[in-house]
Amino acid sequence: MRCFIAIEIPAVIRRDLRAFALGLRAEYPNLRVPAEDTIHLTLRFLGELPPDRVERAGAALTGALAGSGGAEATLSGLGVFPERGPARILWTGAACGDRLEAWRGAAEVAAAAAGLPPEKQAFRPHVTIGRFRDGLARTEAATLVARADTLRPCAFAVSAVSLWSSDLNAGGPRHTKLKDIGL
Ligand code: 2AM
Repeated sequence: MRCFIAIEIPAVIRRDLRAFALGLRAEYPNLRVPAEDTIHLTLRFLGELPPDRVERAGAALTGALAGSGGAEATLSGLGVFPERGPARILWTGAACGDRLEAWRGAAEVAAAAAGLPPEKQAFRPHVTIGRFRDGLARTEAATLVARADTLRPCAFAVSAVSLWSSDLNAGGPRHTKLKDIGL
């Protein structure tokens, strides 16, 4: 099972983010916009795992998040990945005081419980809102990111962290929530 740990985003915000990204397609026709129900804030991608290790990850995540408490997250600005070369991912930035880093730490505990090595890449809290098929030239990406003020910032209450599975289909990934851990 292909799994990841993420924070669910309220439907009304997902709709707005998707509408914003779709609005960019007139200028950036190679921008692919994810289905509304797959827009999320990833804490840790776990990848393909057998069911018993998914179970262990879920249990460890529950333990590591105990007593964490919820918080209000904000989404704002635009950015692209990777840092150099053609841009492939378009995202909006996520912030939540120091909570996202704490929850990421809990997700890392879950990954270790599932037998995964520590993540080497720095955590860059973001929500992916588009993917450029064949990439977008750096100069064009800079122009797009400079227009971050055209995306209205938003906030939402985070009251759970969830474990998800992702099935890759020809029509795009389908995400299924396996477990909700209340904060
Ligand atoms: P992102 O768009 O927030 O980076 C589920 O596959 C999610 O896990 C993806 O939407 C992606 O979230 C995240 N992810 C992180 N690393 C990944 C990887 N190597 N392969 C696929 N997904 C990854």
